[in-house]
Amino acid sequence: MIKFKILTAYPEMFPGSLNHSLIGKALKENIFKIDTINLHDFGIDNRKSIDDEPFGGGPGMILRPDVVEKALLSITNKNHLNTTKIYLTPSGTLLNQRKLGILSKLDEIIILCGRFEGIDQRAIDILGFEEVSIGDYVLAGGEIAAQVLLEGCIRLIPGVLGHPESLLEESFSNNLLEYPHYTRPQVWEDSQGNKHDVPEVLISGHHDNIKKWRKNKSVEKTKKVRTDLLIKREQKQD
Ligand code: 6GU
Repeated sequence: MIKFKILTAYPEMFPGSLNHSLIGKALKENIFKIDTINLHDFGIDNRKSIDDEPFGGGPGMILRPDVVEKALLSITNKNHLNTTKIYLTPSGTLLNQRKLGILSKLDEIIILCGRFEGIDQRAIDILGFEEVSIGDYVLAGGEIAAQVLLEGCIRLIPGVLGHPESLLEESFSNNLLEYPHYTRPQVWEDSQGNKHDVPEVLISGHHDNIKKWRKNKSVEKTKKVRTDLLIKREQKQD
């Protein structure tokens, strides 16, 4: 069982979206576990504060390193678990499918959710957090980002998805986006009275042709919307 330990100022945001659908089922079946650690339980002085103003001036509040260390010490495992510590921040390295694959094989992942303007850099450096971002945009805090990372990880654990073969063909495996899908009705008449057919090859029953068509569609789509992935793919094939 993989254990996620979430250090957060908003523990009530968990499990949140992770309590639903296939991921929620995996949670109920103890395929993974989420422990939240409330940073407020480790506040300093009589005001129990967890953040303070930045040295050098500037906007916002910064999470104190002593608070983070105390929270971390409360959960640090002496067993030699396969574990890692992640600080979620827009200034980290970008999360991708390969990274999710690596993370999904660990026994324990400790995640620190950022809030405020940031965190004291010493906490990151001295306590050994890897900085990870979920994309080139800014959220108000790391809690939703943590749920994104967890969901991406958990669905890769064997037994979580109904159709594990779908992992092989999905977007980003081999740096290609997924081909388009179609289902019934075979001819769809929209509300304007226009009729829309399904690509003929898909009802031909010719599996080689279907495979080729899907591959072409994948390449075409990737070329159109994610040239960067296609370039990565070509570099790998050289
Ligand atoms: Cl991990 N945190 C926040 N606050 N914003 C983000 C992010 C993380 N990743 C992208 N934007």
